Amino acid sequence: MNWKAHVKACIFDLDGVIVDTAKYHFQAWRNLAKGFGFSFDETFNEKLKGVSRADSLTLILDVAGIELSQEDFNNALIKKNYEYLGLIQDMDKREILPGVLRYLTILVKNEIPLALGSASKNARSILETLELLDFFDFISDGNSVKKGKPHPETFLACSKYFGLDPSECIVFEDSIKGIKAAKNGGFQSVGIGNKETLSLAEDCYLGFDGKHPQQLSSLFNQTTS
Ligand code: B16
Ligand code: MG
Repeated sequence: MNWKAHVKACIFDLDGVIVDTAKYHFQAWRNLAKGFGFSFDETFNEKLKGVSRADSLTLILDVAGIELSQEDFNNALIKKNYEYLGLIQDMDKREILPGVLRYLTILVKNEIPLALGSASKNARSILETLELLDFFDFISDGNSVKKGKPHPETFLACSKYFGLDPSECIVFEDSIKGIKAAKNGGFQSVGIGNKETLSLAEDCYLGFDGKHPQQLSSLFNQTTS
């Protein structure tokens, strides 16, 4: 099957798909929560993946049973982002996840339009740091989107930009909320990570190493047969 006949556009999440910044978000949130006398583990962290900065803090405070004034809430967001930016300040393109650069290069060579669909307000500067900005035709991120994942707005902005139906676009996501956002918007999705965690996705890869976009044909075989 000619994969290019089906794959009209690809939409990539950033944190946990293109680069392993997810671990830095986790570290920064955990340190902030520690300051409130609350600790959380990787299982709880799954709930924060793909969630905006403010919504992540609300989730943490709810579970910790802590109430903050608006001013303290805003200061906590600044503090978390300050620590996060410190953790990623020495990051460079060596931190691009294995196989990603090759995969993006194949897509671009085959003239498949690419978009970034990330909850992060730092997305554009991270792509610049990784020297990946030129791969993307459109960026939908935490600065442009009002309704975060699992609402599909992040991805719908991308399909709208390309003038495509969501069903013609493939979303690559590492978070449960991101996969739900793809589903809610009518997109095909490939989970990046654990199959059990991302069971709602049409397909799941542990990563992009050894993967080729022609394998995306299997998504369309499933839906057309
Ligand atoms: P920032 P993604 C998301 O990025 C992260 O998964 C999530 O942990 C983070 O809270 C969110 O971005 C906001 O990031 O604080 O940089 O604006 O996975 O949607 O690319
Ligand atoms: Mg992510």
